[in-house]
Amino acid sequence: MERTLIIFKPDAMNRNLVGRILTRFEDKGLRIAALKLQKSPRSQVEKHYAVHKERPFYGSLVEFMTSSPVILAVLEGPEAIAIVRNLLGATNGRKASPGTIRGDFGLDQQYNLVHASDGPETAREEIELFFKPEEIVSYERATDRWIVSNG
Ligand code: 3AN
Repeated sequence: MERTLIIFKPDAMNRNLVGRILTRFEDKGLRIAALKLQKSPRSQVEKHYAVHKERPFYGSLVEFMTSSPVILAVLEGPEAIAIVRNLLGATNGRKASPGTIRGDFGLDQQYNLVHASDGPETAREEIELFFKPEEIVSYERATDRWIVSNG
């Protein structure tokens, strides 16, 4: 079982796409382990995107990500990290395949709707950056045994 951090970015928020995108993750069978709305502090966003600090788009990315409230989620499931990245599609919505979230809903490189962790180590760090341990809930849904078999 893996956990991954999702951020519904300001473009998804302002375009009222959160419900439709969250449904795609639910439809796949992933379970919501945490969910919250917040206006992210600048320092938290800077830390989150520290890996891009030297890139020319860093300043505008931080501006964008602090320009409106965002919704943060932790999703869990077997291979959740790779599954969510595949559901999102390529970073640039113009290049993302039809059928993916970015391929279906986006046309831009920066306004690409959703952030998702790209590996187990970043998932751990990002979940810790945005959520307190007590905000993450372990539970079972009635449907879980029909989504993942014991075999
Ligand atoms: P991904 O979101 O697919 O992991 P990254 O990690 O390469 O993509 O980029 C992080 C974020 O930076 C993207 N989600 C996007 O909002 C923004 N970004 C990436 N490349 C560019 C670019 N060339 N111009 C503007 N923004 C960009």
